[in-house]
Amino acid sequence: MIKNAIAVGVAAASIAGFSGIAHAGKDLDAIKARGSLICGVGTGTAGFGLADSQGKWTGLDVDVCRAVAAAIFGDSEKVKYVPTTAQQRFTALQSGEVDMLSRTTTYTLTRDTALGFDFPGINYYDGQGFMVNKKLGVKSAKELNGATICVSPGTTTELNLADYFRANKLSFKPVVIEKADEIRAAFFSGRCDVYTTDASSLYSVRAANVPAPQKADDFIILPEIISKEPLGPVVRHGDNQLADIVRWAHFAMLEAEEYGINSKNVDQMLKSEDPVIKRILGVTPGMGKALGVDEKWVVNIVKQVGNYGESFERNVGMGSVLKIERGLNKLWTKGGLQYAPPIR
Ligand SMILES: N[C@@H](CCC(=O)N[C@@H](CS)C(=O)NCC(=O)O)C(=O)O
Repeated sequence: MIKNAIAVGVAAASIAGFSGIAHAGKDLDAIKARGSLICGVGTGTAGFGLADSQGKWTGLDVDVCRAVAAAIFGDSEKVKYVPTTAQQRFTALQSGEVDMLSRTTTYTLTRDTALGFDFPGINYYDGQGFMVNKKLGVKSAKELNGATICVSPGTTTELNLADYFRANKLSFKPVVIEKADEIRAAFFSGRCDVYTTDASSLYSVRAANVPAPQKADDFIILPEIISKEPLGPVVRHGDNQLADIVRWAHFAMLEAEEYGINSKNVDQMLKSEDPVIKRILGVTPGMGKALGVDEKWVVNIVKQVGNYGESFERNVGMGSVLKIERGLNKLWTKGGLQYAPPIR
């Protein structure tokens, strides 16, 4: 009897202690005190993360940074972008140089554990591919025995390449180059027969980086996709609330798409009678408070950044030079893998 009473008391105390209201962690506190989010992006991949001549960053990965800033500050512009190579990115995050990464980074077990990170979401389901010059006359990766292959260090790309060639009893000569612009130049100048990276980046490089007089059509992406590359933002272990905000900023963009809320109609949607939409948009309050942000967090994200579909089409889909199909990145309701848990 006494034991039960103690158990009830402990349960009540812990409910009171963990009232369900988010408490800021140290990383989020630092971001708020600074007044901006420091987002580690790539060095320049059209459609994913690229700065224009004015230094303005755009891309699908950049939109994750902007959505997080919109949730925290109500302003998607409160982001400082720090370019990182694949090799530097994890040190930049571990050392605190950046608050988060959003730059074509694959979610793997060792990165999620031993490296001390969390992957709050997957904003692009990808896989590794190979690009070759048509002149090579190659139609399949199985024909690449003995090829010279451009690959960047510190990537899953490097590891998968070795696994794939070993499994298929093929040999290759790696040309390992850290900087994205240098590896592309090496490939287009013919220093390597093959360029391997995430298929999305191959589409991007073929659409945006082929130097004249060569043309996009001179290059083909081989049919084999040799790995799973679930790409997403990354945070350090230790601040669960920041991780929650990154996770739900991404989910909010998906949830908005699923419920037909976009940057054009969001004000109209505020008048919706649908209880789900009212909760998502904070008309029925509670979700913002639970996450520790303003109740208008989703309105701010959708108005300033767009829903996931808008971001996808504008940056990498049909509204962009990349023209990538939604494929695996369709919503689950359309046969894809993009699925957000309920905002409730
Ligand atoms: N998804 C892979 C590859 C990531 C990666 O960053 N690859 C380089 C290949 S050049 C890249 O895309 N860099 C883009 C950039 O610096 O903008 C990983 O996480 O290891």
